[in-house]
Formats: sequence, C-alpha cells, structure tokens
Amino acid sequence: MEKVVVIGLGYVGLPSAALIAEAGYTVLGVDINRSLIERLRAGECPLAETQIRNVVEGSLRSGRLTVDTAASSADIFIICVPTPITENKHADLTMVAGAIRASAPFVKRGDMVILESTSPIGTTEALIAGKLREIGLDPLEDIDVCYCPERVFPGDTVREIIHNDRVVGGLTPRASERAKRFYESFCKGKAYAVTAAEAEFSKLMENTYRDVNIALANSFAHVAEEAGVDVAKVIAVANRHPRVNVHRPGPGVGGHCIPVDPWFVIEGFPNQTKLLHAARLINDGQPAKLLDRAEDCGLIRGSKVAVLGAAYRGNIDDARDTPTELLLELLHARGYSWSLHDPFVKRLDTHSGVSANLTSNLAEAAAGAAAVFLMTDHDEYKNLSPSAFGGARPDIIVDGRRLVDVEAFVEAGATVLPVGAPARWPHGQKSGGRVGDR
Ligand code: SAJ
Repeated sequence: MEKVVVIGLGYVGLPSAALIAEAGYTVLGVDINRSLIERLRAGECPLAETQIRNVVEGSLRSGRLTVDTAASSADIFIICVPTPITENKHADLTMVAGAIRASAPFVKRGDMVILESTSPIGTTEALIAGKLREIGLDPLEDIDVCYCPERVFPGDTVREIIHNDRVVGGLTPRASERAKRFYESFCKGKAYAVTAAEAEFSKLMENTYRDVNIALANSFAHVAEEAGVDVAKVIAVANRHPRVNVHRPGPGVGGHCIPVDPWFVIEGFPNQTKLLHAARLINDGQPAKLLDRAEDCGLIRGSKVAVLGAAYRGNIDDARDTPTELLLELLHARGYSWSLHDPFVKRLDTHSGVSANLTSNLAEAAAGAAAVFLMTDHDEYKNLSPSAFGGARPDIIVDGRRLVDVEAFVEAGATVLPVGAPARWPHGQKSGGRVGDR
C-alpha cells in the first residue's frame, strides 16, 4: 500500500489523514505546530467533534497514522494548509508555498502531489508545478500534480469526507485519473475528473454561490422590513416553487471559507465579479444593520448589551470570522459595553483586539443589558423566552436568527426586532422610547 504524507493537520487535514490511514495506507501527518504534534503523539485529538476524535485517536493507536514536524519520502503528498486573506482582500498563499517548499526535497519521480487548500484559479500550476520545475522535476511527466478541494461541513466532518462527491483536477488526464482512484479508495462519494484550473474554480464557485444566495436572502429581509411583511413566511412559500431555493437571512456570514473565497475570484477578475463584490458587502453589512435598527428603535449608545453566540453558526465551537466579531467592533466604536455568551466557544481572539470574554451563563450575560443581539443559531437559543434570563429582561431583543419566542418577550414588555420582519412592540406601544443608559 502507498505511503501518504498529509501536510497541515487542521480541521480538514487531520481527519483526512486519519481516514486515509483507516483505509489501509501508511500516513505521516505533518504540521509546523510543535505543541500540536506533541499532543497527537500523546494520542490526544485537539478537535472537538466526536467522530473526528474517534477516527484520529484510533489511527494514532493503531500506528497507521504517525505525526511529525517535518515531511519524509512518500508516494502521495497532500497539502491541506490554510489560505487566509490579507487585509486588502488578496489570497495569502504563504502557507501553501511553505508546504510545497518543505515537501519538495522528498518528492521523487512517480509521486503524486495534491493541493486541497482553497486557492485562486491557477495556483496549482503556478505554485506547485512551479516549485517542482525549480527542483528539476517535470510536473507533467515525472509527477502527477492535482488540485482536489475539500468540501466538508464543520460539525459533520467525518461523514462528509466519506460521503461527499469529490472534484479532482489534474494538470494532466493521467494525474486526474490517479487522484480519482485514490479518493475513491477511501471515500464512498464519486470523484469527478476535470482540469486543475476547473477544480480550483469549482471550489470557489460553490462557496461563492452560497455567499451570493445568502446576500440575496439578506436583501429580501431588508425589503421585508421596509414593506412590513415577514420574509420567513414569504421565503417558505416561494420555496414551494420547484426551482427556487431562497437561503436564510441572518446576522452575516462567517466561517473560514464563505466570507473569504469569493475574494479569491474577485481579486483575479474584478471586472467580471460586480455581483460577487456586492454580495460580500451586503453580508458583511448585516451586523451594522442589526445595530442601526436597534438604535432606530431607541437603544442608546453607551449602554450595555448582551451578545448571544460567538460561533459562526449553530452548535459548533468554531468562531473563525464570525459576524459576532464585526458586531463587537461596532459596539466598541459606538461606545457600548457588552457581555458575550456562547455554550460552546470558550475563547474568541478578535482581529481588532476588542475584548471578547465569554460566559456560558445566560442570566449572567443578560444582567444589566438594555438589549440582546442573538447572533448564532445554537439549539440553546431556540424558543428563547424571558425566563431564560432569570430576573434580567432586556428591553430590546434583536433576533438575528429568528429563534426567540416573540410573543413571550412582547408579553413581558420587550421590543423584538426579528431580522426580515417588522418590529414587534410591547402591547399598547406603537414605537420605541429611549432604551438603555441605565
Ligand atoms: N448562513 C446564512 N444563511 C444560510 C446559510 C448559511 O446566513 O442560509 C451563514 C451561516 O450562519 C454561517 C455562514 O453563512 O455564518 C457560512 O456557513 P455555511 O453553513 O454556509 O457553511 P460553512 O462555512 O460552515 O461551510 C461551507 C460549505 N460550503 C457550501 O455549503 C457551499 C462546506 O461544504 C465547505 O466545505 C466549507 O464552506 C469550506 O470549507 O469551504
């Protein structure tokens, strides 16, 4: 059986390495993070998803997966490192470049090199093939070079690696066919062979499709708020059309992919991507929309608010690029103080350095708060009612996810601002007074 080196042991690389090992390959997982390697060597998986832990700890125990800070020779090299975005919205390929630089000395004639990291169109040819040429290997003849994007949904990673169909894009048809055989040897999904550029584009297209559709849903929500109708009801009936699938409006778009990947297309093709650009601005503008609306309904700058949800979506502990961070920055800029609640996220390191101390106690978070901003669709927030806050009952509830028990809050004298629906005032009241600054 072939030997596989997986470079980058993060959310995708680590479970992938373990599943490849479970399929019978000998796998070396490589990461530059020493403390991670030590933890893994001690048999401990740093990721919280139970299925990931089971498969990682099992493959470490069996010895099929070993880990190190440096690569070694193998038959197949898979690069799974992050491709973040720079301040001016360009793909930062430093880690991909570092990964191929670190593996190149071990790559020999007959090997396969696969890039999985989300990358702009042309990266496999420019960076991976480019480096191999530099060391005297012909990436079209000597090596099978491929781009094969991951597609997993955090929270259900293992099932998705196993069952999702894959797109495999070789620099040559031979490379595509080899990658197809490889992925089909440990995944149950089908692998579809295309070119490397087509595979790179397909990954960006998938996530851009989602971003643009969410922006469309958010635009419909803005219209509904002005028109005085409930967008959720309208979406539900519109989606009964056999060819319509309107997404859910919300407090913005987070995660390490959807808010980032469209920029990888925009940077290369600015004149062709006006719609993509507009969608990015609409989605990033959602936290400001929520806050502006609360202020229009009486929330006074400088008061204390409670922010519910740090994770970028429900029931996960992942807060990367969460829209909550954009809200915290706005709160900071407008002089508010806040408490932040999340049942899963224990720590949030904000890019701007604004404070993000977390509590998992709702009553504690709501104590003294003039308003609540519900940002994440955690199960714990479903049908949220005033009793969840103990004695505290904020005057304004901004429901960015359409989860709260609106009637219960209105009954208790609060104003509810559901995203995409008209404001609901406490009984007998038709508009807001000044709220906060207690
Ligand atoms: N969101 C909405 N409305 C919706 C759907 C999502 O506001 O109707 C928000 C979520 O709350 C979240 C953000 O969008 O903040 C992104 O979440 P997501 O559920 O769309 O996706 P991710 O980022 O967790 O995972 C996506 C997936 N891509 C697609 O669905 C096309 C996943 O399959 C990819 O593997 C992953 O990006 C990735 O790694 O690229």
